[in-house]
Amino acid sequence: MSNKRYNINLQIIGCKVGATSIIKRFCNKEFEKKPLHQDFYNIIIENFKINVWDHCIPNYYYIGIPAFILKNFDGIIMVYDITNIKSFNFIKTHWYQEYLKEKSNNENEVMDNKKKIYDHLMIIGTKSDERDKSNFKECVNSDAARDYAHSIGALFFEVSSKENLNINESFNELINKIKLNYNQNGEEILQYSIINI
Ligand SMILES: Nc1nc2c(ncn2[C@@H]2O[C@H](COP(=O)(O)OP(=O)(O)OP(=O)(O)O)[C@@H](O)[C@H]2O)c(=O)[nH]1
Ligand SMILES: [Mg+2]
Repeated sequence: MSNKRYNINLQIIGCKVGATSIIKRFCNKEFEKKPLHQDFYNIIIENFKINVWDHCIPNYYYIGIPAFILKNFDGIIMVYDITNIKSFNFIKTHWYQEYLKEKSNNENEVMDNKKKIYDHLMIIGTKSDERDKSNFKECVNSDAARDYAHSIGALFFEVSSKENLNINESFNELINKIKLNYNQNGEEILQYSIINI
C-alpha cells in the first residue's frame, strides 16, 4: 500500500432537509440541533482524505443548482427529508435533471481535456427517526424512493443523523464504489483513454 494520501471529493446537495447534519455526523461524529454552516469538512480513512463540500444556497428551490456544484466531484449526494415529500420530488424534477445536463456537458469536456467525469450519485432520505413519530404526517415511501434511485443508477439509503443510523454505511458504500477507480496503490485509474481517429 502506498504511503501517499489521495483525495476523494464529495458534494452534498440539500436545503433545509438535514444535509449539514449528515456531514457532521460522518466527519465530526456529532449531532447538533442547529448546526453552523461550514463550507467543507473532511475525514481521513486509510490513505484517503474524504472531503465533503456543503454549499448552502438558500434559494436552491427557486434557481436550481449552479453548474459549478455538479462539476469535478467524485460523488454527489442528494438529500431529502423523509417527512417532506416536496423535498423528494424536487430531486426528481430539478436536481437530477440538472445533474444530467451537467453530466453530459462534462462528458464532452472529458473527451476534449481528459478531465475526470463524476459518475457516482447517492440519494439519501434523512430523519428516518421521524418515521414512527410522524404518523400524523405522510412520509416518503421507502420502496418507491429506493426504486427511483436504483432506476437512475444511484445508491440509496435512509439515515438518521440524530440517531446515527446508516450514516457510515451510506458513505462507505459510496466511497467504496469510488475507490474502484483507484488501483491497489490508491492511484487513480484513468477512466477514459483518448483515441485519435
Ligand atoms: N429528527 C431529526 N432531525 C434532524 C436530523 N438531521 C437534521 N435534523 C434537524 O433538521 C434541521 C436542519 O438540519 P441541517 O443539517 O441544518 O439541514 P440543512 O439541509 O443543512 O439546512 P440548511 O443548511 O439551512 O439549508 C435541524 O434542526 C436539525 O437538528 C435527523 O436525522 N433527525
Ligand atoms: Mg446546511
